[in-house]
Amino acid sequence: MARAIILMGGNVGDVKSRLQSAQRLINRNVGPVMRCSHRYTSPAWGFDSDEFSNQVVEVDTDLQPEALLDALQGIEQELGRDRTAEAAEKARTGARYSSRKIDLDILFYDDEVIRTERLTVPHPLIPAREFVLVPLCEWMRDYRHPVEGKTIGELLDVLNKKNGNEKA
Ligand code: A4P
Ligand code: MG
Repeated sequence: MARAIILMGGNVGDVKSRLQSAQRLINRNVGPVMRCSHRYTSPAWGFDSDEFSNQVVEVDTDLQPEALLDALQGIEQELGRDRTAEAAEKARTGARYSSRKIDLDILFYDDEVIRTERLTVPHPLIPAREFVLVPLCEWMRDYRHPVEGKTIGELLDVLNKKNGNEKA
């Protein structure tokens, strides 16, 4: 049994109810959801689009990492993620990212460091993204990132300083 931390997000349509459905499907297809953060909204990071809603869940799973990715991609498909529309948007805008109904990313898989063709775990952009670090801090502030060597709370402090957000 492994502990996987999943980031759920989206910025198209009724994202609130889609995040609820994603949580239900994760619980059914992946394993018991042990914790779920609040839902946070933030501007689209890295491209010009509508604001996102994000939520982080912790799930106990018997699935190996690649099987977990398959299960999450199956859930994205079931919830209507339209990769053809996303590819068309990227081709039109030339942006790195596109708007999406639902996105499920693996942030952590126990303390494992995985670098395969299909998977990079921990997700490489965790330290750069406030919309990931803030929900993680709800219960993992003291968790030490297995690659960065800093805790989630420390990574958020570093990012806030970089962004000039630190409170006096
Ligand atoms: N992949 C590799 N590592 C992982 C992992 N740890 N978890 C591969 C999940 N997938 C992983 O992902 C592309 C491929 O990444 C997968 O086929 C898998 O083999 P994708 O979901 O098909 O495409 P994507 O999500 O458009 O690309 P990418 O690069 O994963 O983008 P991100 O990192 O998901 O960022 N702003 C806000 N505020 N909130 C957001 O949630 N998300 C994005 C997308 C941009 N801006 C955002 C948000
Ligand atoms: Mg993704």
